Amino acid sequence: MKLVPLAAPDAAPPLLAGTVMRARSGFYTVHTDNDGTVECQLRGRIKQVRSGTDLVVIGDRVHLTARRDGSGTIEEVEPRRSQFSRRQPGPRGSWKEDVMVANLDQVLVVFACADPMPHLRMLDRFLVAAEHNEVEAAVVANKIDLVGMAAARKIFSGYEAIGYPVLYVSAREGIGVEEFADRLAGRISVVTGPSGVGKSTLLNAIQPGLRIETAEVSESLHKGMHTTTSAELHPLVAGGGAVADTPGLRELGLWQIPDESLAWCFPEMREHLGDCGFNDCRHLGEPRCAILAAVAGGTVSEARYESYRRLLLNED
Ligand SMILES: Nc1nc2c(ncn2[C@@H]2O[C@H](COP(=O)(O)OP(=O)(O)O)[C@@H](O)[C@H]2O)c(=O)[nH]1
Ligand SMILES: [Mg+2]
Ligand SMILES: [Zn+2]
Repeated sequence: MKLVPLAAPDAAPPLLAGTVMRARSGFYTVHTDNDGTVECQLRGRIKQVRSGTDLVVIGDRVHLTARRDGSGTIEEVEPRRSQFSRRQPGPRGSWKEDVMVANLDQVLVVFACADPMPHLRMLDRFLVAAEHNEVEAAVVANKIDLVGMAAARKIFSGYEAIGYPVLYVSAREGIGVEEFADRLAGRISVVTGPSGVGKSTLLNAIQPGLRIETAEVSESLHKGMHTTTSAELHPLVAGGGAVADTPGLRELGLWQIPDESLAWCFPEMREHLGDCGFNDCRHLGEPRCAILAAVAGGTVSEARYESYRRLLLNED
């Protein structure tokens, strides 16, 4: 009888599966499914098959070969379930898609009920960026201790009416922190919002020592002010999941959305989109505009419409 070897002596070693947790200039830290950490580079073949700067990003599921010294080579990248990207201006008025995070499950937008005063126009910009990427979004209304629940609801209930989950929390008093932790558990999230709203306090409340420089956003573009150069997924210990941190996410609220898809990024406008008199209607005052009719009828709020208008016209 002839013995068949299980594997030819020169067969490729078995591949390990894992998730990319950190990416910086050609080096990738992969957390393998068997709980190891491997510092990887890319197999040249991948560079040819996948073009652009987003060959492999944090959140990507990859298959790698590992060496004894803890280094490895990424051999394959799985198709992405979702990706969170932005449009970067390219040459001659063109646009280039820049992927920040793969397989992102949700964006949590943190605002304070007071101190600083919530700037809802800015909240709308974050939500539009999430919608454009077709990633689930939720609002976290922090510092309810400063204004009370009734006043907090008054500020944010419009978003609940649209269908966004709103978590009313106080990181300081520990109210709603468990629900916040539950939302993060087992998923890959981006936590974002303006400076001073309590993002760090909230994250530290669910995982002491978690030092994430969250995707903090300033109204102006301070390029080069941020010290982080690598993109990173910070694992959550208690319930699993991870929070994404990439320098590119800092300008989340300022991302450009193509004009023709902007209204679609306002979920309450979607159902009216086929009903305008002109099919290239920009909803700025054209006759028989279904969006303006919805504003007049109260199914789309004036504040949200104003956010749409300003985003379209690049105002403020
Ligand atoms: N009253 C109140 N203050 C808070 C709450 N959460 C955070 N803060 C305070 O708000 C300030 C900014 O918090 P921080 O976590 O650094 O905000 P970040 O810039 O969004 O990371 C700090 O002085 C916190 O102590 C809260 O729920 N209630
Ligand atoms: Mg912070
Ligand atoms: Zn219209």
